[in-house]
Amino acid sequence: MVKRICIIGAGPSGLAQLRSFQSAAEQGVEIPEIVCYEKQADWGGLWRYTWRTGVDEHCNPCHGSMYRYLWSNGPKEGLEFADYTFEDHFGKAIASYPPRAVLFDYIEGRVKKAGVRKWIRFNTVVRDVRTVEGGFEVTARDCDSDTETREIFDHVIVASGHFSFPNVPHYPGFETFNGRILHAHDFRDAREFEGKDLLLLGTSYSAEDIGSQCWKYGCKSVTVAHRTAPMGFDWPDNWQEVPKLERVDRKTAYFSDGTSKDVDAIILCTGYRHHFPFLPDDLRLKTTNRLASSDLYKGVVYAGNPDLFYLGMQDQWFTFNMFDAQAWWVRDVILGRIALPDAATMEADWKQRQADEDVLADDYACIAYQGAYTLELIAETDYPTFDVEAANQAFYEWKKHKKKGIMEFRDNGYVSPMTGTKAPPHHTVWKDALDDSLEDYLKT
Ligand code: FAD
Ligand code: NA7
Repeated sequence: MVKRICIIGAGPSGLAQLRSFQSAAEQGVEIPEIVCYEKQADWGGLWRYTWRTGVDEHCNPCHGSMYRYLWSNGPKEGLEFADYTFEDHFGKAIASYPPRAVLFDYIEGRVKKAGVRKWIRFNTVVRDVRTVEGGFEVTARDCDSDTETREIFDHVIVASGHFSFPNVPHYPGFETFNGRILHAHDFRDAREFEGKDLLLLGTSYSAEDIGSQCWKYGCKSVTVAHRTAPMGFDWPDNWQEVPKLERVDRKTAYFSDGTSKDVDAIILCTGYRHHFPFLPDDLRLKTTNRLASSDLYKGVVYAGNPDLFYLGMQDQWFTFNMFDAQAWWVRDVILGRIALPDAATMEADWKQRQADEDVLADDYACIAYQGAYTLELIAETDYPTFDVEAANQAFYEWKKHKKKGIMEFRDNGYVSPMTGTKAPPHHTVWKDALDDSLEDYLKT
C-alpha cells in the first residue's frame, strides 16, 4: 500500500516539503501519494501579496500579513536555497535585500522547475484534522465548488505558518481613540499614513520595518512605545522611542514617564500567535515564538503523535533553507530512512533544546544556534550541504550594519554561502528606491 501524506499550506515551508519529495522521486525513489491543501488561490504563503484584510474572498480569515514596498528585512544570503541559488534563478548576482516580488519570483522559480503544482489543491481550506483508525481524517472545503472532502492520510504535515493570527493587546482608552487602530497584520500601504503622526507599539521586526516604511513614504512622525526595552537605533529626527503606553484619551497617547503625544493612528506591532483552528487539542501545537518550540522533537516531530509534523514553527533568523532542512528530514522519516526514538527521548530532546536556548547570551548566539540546528538536520539527509558559517557571517554583518545606519543597512551586500559571490550594490539606495517592482529591481 502506498502511503498517503497531507501537507497543510503551500507557503515556503509546504513548498519545501513538496520539493523534497519531488527530489527523491527524481532519483527513482518510490514516494507516497501527496495532497497539499492551500487555502489561497496561489502558492508562496506570506510572499503572495494580497490587498485584502479581515476575511478573504471565501470568508476565511485572511492569511496575508505582507505589505507593499516590503524589502527583505535580512540579507538574502541567509535564506538562499542550497539546491537553487539566486544566480541559478536570475542568471546573475543580485543585491542583498530584494523586495517582496523578487523573493516571490525566486520561491516560485524553484517549484515551477520541480513541477510540483499538480500536488496542490488551491482555494481549499483545511477545516478539521482528527486521528482515526488507520491514520488521520482531514476535512477540507474546496471554496470554488463549495464542497467538503474527507480523506484519510498516514501522515499530516502542518505548514500553515505562524505569522498570520495577530496578538492584539488592549490598552485603556482604545475604545474611544479618534483614529485608526490596526495590527501589523492589516497594514498594507505606507502611503495611507503620509503626513500623519503615528504611534507604534512593539520593538521587533514589524515595528522597525513598518515604522521605516512609513518614514520612507512621508509620514509626519513615528513614536514607538516599548514594553520592555527600546530598539535603540540611531533614528531619523522625526522618530522617537518612548516607554510603555499607559492609556489613550481621544487623540492623545500617555506614556509611563508622564509624557504624551497626539497621534492620528496606532499600529500594533505586537506579534503573532501560533493558532491552528483546524486542530483538536491532542494534535495542536502550543508554543511561544522561540527558537526551540515546545513539543517538537528535532523541531519538527509532534511529540504527542509522531505521525504528525510541523514545519517552520520556530522564531526565524534562518528561513527558506531552514525550512528545506526540516522538510528533507521529515521526508526521510516518512520514507523510513530515519528512525524515531521513544517518546521519553523525544521529550528530552525539545526540553534540552529549550534549555540550551535559554542560556544564549545575545542575538549573535541565537543566529549561531539556529545555524547549527539547520546544519544538524542537513547532515542527516541528502539536502545539499552548504557553508552555514558563511550564512551566519552575513547575519552578523547585517546586525552591525543596522547599528551603523538603520535607514542605510539595505545598501550593503554580502557573500553568498552557496556560490561565494559577493552581492553587487543595488542601483538606488533603499531610502530613495520607491519602485519595488521586479523589473525595476533587476535593472542594472
Ligand atoms: P506562510 O508563508 O505563512 O505560509 C503558510 C501557508 O499555509 C499559506 O499559504 C496559507 O494560506 C496556508 N494555510 C494556512 N492555513 C491553512 C488551512 N487551514 N488550510 C489550507 N492552507 C492553509 N522571512 C524572511 O526570510 N525575510 C523577510 O524579509 C521576512 N519578512 C516577513 C515579513 C512579514 C510581514 C512577515 C509576517 C513574515 C516575514 N518573514 C520573512 C517570515 C516568514 O514567516 C517566512 O519568510 C515564510 O513566509 C514562512 O513560510 P511558511 O510556509 O512557514 O508560512
Ligand atoms: P515579534 O518578533 O514576535 O515581536 C513582538 C513584539 O511585540 C515585541 O517587541 C513585544 O515586546 C511586543 N509586544 C507583545 N505584546 C505586547 C503588548 N501587550 N504591549 C506592547 N508590546 C507588546 O513580532 P513581529 O511582528 O515584530 O515579527 C514577526 C515576524 O514578522 C518576523 O519574522 C518578521 O520577519 C516579520 P516585548 O519585547 O515582548 O516586550
